[in-house]
Amino acid sequence: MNLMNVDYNGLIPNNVDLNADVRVQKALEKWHPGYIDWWNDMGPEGFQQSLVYLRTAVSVDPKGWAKFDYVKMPEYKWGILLAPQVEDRKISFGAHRGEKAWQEVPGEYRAMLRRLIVIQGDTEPASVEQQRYLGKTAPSLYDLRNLFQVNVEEGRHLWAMVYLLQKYFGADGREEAEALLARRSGDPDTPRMLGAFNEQTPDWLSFFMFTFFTDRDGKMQLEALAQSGFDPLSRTTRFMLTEEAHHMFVGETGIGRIVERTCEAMKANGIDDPNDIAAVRRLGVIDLPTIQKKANLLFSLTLDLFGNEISTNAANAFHAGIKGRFREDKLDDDHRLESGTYPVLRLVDGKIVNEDVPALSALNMRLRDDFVADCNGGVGRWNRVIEKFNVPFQIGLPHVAFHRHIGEFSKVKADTDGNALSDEAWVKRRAEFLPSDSDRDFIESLMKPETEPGRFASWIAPPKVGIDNKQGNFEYVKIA
Ligand code: BYC
Repeated sequence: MNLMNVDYNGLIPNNVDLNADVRVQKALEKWHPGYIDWWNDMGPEGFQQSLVYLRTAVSVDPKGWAKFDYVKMPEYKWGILLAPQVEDRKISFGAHRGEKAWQEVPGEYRAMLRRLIVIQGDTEPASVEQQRYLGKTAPSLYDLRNLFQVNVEEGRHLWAMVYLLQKYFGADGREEAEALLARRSGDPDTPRMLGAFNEQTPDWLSFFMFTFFTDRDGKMQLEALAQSGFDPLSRTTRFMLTEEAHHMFVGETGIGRIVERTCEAMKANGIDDPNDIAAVRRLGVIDLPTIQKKANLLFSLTLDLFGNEISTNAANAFHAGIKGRFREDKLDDDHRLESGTYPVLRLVDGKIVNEDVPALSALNMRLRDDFVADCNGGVGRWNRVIEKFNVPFQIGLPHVAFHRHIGEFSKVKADTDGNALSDEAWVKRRAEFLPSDSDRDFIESLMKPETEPGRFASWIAPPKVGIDNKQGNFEYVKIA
């Protein structure tokens, strides 16, 4: 079989020659009905019969891997796609650097690998669950379609991890695959594994911030796993990254379009002060300070997903050759990190200080730093939109100590500049930094669906170009 092209004949499209692997094929076919039940119960509510103009991966060739067509979401071709195998690939970091990449799970690292794959897998259905009601308030058919594209691809990413579990982890892999369908975002008894994936995504401002920040954690973590010495994990995550880029595009351009619409409305109505929130809100657009507060919330929740700044789990995974650094293959050092240090922000006697710690234990911090740098690129592009309208406001990222629940700063309350606050001061000033009930009520009041092709809600500008180069009034979703 040509590994670049996908076999569409069976129940499960794939480029892993599933037909020749009866045990795994049977296991996946057994898992499939439970997945469809989960999708119908927990996927986008109210649109399962609608025809959605979606892209589906039909190849893993970077030049032309997707085709666009109308499809009902439960009939989407969720397939198993791995990037082509690199011949004679070597492990590029850790104690096994230079050895041949593993095609089977190395026994001594089995538990570690399984845990990382399960955590990665758990985030994918979690995000679909978090976003399941958003279709009812979409600001346009274009945005509705983008939401569903993100959702079906998160579904496919769950398949990707389940394939690895079923193929390489035997009976316990099967159990984990079942458990991935059983946990529920936000459920107090069976929550999803990581904090941010149990939060709500109640409105479209949150959705765009989630895809900008939290999907970007997905990108960073997938980039680190793409370096893995366990070759099937590397190949799987490499292809997932191809799809992930669109998710962050949705977030970045979504916020960019909201900012544009706000500035445009302010200028058209002679409002120069971005902090005159009441006047701006009367125009039916979202004021920039509220956008900043949502960014503060989603950025801080997402930072928690990088784990503790100093982590033996991360050190062990790197040493083992299982999880590398962002762009490990482009870094110029010994790739073993047994000596050397990395600067980590720590809390010492109530003060935030920079301390050099052994590089191997600071890998979560390092990935988080790479993440922050990546975020800053997008934030800069939002600010250029604001500058274009001469509005005196800049969106910024809060200090990493702000509003944290994991790691060094989980024990302190800090403002967005990183100054420690007493509990009392925090309670008093919380609404300066994070969306208040009245901010949420205001945003909710704007969340009215716009289902006319080519039309957009009052608070968001149209995109510069359509998906698949479609014209402005293209009917991206035929609502049934
Ligand atoms: N919430 O040594 P530490 C995505 C636990 S997003 C709850 O610092 P480590 C996507 C930790 O599990 C990317 N618990 O942790 C985005 C450990 O517990 P145990 C998802 C947390 O392992 C949008 C203990 O604290 N992929 O793809 O170095 C839409 C000690 O922690 C949290 C991955 O995350 C938390 N936030 O780092 C759709 C990659 N943080 O085991 C999809 C796989 C830490 O001692 N995961 N803990 O009981 C990993 O690489 C690591 O597990 C983590 C944590 C980076 C998450």
